[in-house]
Amino acid sequence: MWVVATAGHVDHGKSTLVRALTGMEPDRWAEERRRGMTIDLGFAWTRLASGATVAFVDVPGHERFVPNMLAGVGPVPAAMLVVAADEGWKPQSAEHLAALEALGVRHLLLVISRADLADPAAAVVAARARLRTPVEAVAVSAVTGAGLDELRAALDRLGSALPPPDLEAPVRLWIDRAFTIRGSGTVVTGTLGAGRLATDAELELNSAAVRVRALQSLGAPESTVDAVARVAVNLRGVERSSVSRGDALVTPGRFVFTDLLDVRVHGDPVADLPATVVFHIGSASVAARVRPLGPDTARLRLARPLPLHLGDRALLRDPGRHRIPGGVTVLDVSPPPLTRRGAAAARSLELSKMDGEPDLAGELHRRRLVHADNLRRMGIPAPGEGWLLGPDHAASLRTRLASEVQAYAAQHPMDPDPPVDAISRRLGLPHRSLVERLLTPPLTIRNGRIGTGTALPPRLSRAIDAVRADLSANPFTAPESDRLAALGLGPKELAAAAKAGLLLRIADGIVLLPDAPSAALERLTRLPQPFTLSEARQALGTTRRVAVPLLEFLHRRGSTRRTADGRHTTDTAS
Ligand SMILES: Nc1nc2c(ncn2[C@@H]2O[C@H](COP(=O)(O)OP(=O)(O)OP(=O)(O)O)[C@@H](O)[C@H]2O)c(=O)[nH]1
Ligand SMILES: [Mg+2]
Repeated sequence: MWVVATAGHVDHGKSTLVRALTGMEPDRWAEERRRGMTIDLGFAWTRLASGATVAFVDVPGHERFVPNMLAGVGPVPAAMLVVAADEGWKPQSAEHLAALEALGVRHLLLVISRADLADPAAAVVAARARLRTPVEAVAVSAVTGAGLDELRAALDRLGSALPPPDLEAPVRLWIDRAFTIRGSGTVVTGTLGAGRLATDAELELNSAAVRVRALQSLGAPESTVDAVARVAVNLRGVERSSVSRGDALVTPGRFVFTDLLDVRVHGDPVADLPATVVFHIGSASVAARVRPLGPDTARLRLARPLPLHLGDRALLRDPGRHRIPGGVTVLDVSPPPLTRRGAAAARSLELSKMDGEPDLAGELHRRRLVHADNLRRMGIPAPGEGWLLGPDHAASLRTRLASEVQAYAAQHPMDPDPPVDAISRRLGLPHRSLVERLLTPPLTIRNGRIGTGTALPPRLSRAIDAVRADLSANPFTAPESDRLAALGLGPKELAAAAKAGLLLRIADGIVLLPDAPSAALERLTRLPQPFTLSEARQALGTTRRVAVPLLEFLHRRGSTRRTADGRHTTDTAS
């Protein structure tokens, strides 16, 4: 389906044209028909010769209803600009064209209506003089039917030139109508520009989770609707009063709801913008305060947050002067605060280089550290999951990490390996997994701590070496407490030696070489099974002081087993 909006001055024949093309009545309200004037949006559709369906969003031309007109064209990719042959170019011809240009609607058809009342040539010339790009023109009369076939053919050409919609894109359905159907509840309608809707899908509406109960497109029930389409969505559990035009039904977690954004303004110089404008996107219109940043860039503060993406096109309107001073391209939906001195100037320079196209490298550089989910919410395709680091920031964090690890080791000489969490906190990181990514050799993580590779203090290391030398000669003769005391090895020092993997503590004050248990097991296996404590003591050439805790150690490890009569065996199978 293609969706095409009308545009043009009041009474130039837009609704009559839609009626002639579709046989449907776009002016839905009695008041509209009584006054012969469109007030709000109208919807109608027809099938073209190619077999394609075109749906029209018919807009009002009267200057009072420009906000309604904008809500209609906002989400639509193509438009038919209608100029009456007998009236020619008029103020709202200009204002509507300015709106289409500001929103970046490039697929246009010029329709000279009421061609039975005047020669259309002058109107064509007048309109073409205002159009920035070459546009196909068709002259029609809804009264005689002249030109309608040509117009249908032109609509087919217009539609087939439209870019294919991105069906994988998240849904953002700007709501243009909301009403209640008895027995079904709340229904909202809109133009689906990208993505696909399905019954039972979970969506988000004004920060609340909602579910699609049923879908319709062009009056027929559907289980899925692909963009581009006019669609009516029956929502489960939504009060009619809680939804209105300008709200958006969105894919959860895929948009930033923001009231602060940086934009490029296409049109008037930013310095000439009024301090307050109305910001229009999709069917939404929101008051916005303008803070100029550069000649064509500004920060906007919206009166309420909207679901926006980088690269969105929107429009600024000056309601006081009935002017559209410009279109905008959204450059940043999550811009940095401008509190530091000189921040605004720096930001202006940054914005001057941005164009609203996703630029992952640029974003990582500017944001330094950002979650992939947040980038996707901003409309920036991000590779992978989790936290992403800008290369410059990663380099400076690596340097800081190294010095924090050193500082910790200096503060805790007996226990020099900092816990990962401590370093994560000191670096202000949002998640400890980042520490791992920032580690460079020889640093590694073991048991939740960062192995520093830092040598033990020399005095301690000499004392440990002496004990190790004793143990190499007599592996099961653990040093006596007076020997340890003489070497300055108290509980803390022995713990440090154990952590460094130099000694093994099998009990308080009893240390052996780390390979002592396996050496002991080898000797014990050769004993007749089961064996007594005394037999073990003799096989190991040691005393009860070592043999008891060593057997307990082996038992705890599951290397030996106790028999019913209190003896030991290395045969653990039974
Ligand atoms: N003679 C003649 N009259 C036409 C033609 N098209 C529209 N009209 C008349 O022009 C008047 C305005 O037509 P509409 O279709 O309501 O115009 P509109 O552009 O929809 O007006 P708004 O919605 O109020 O902006 C009506 O009286 C129509 O009958 C045409 O091709 N020939
Ligand atoms: Mg009308």
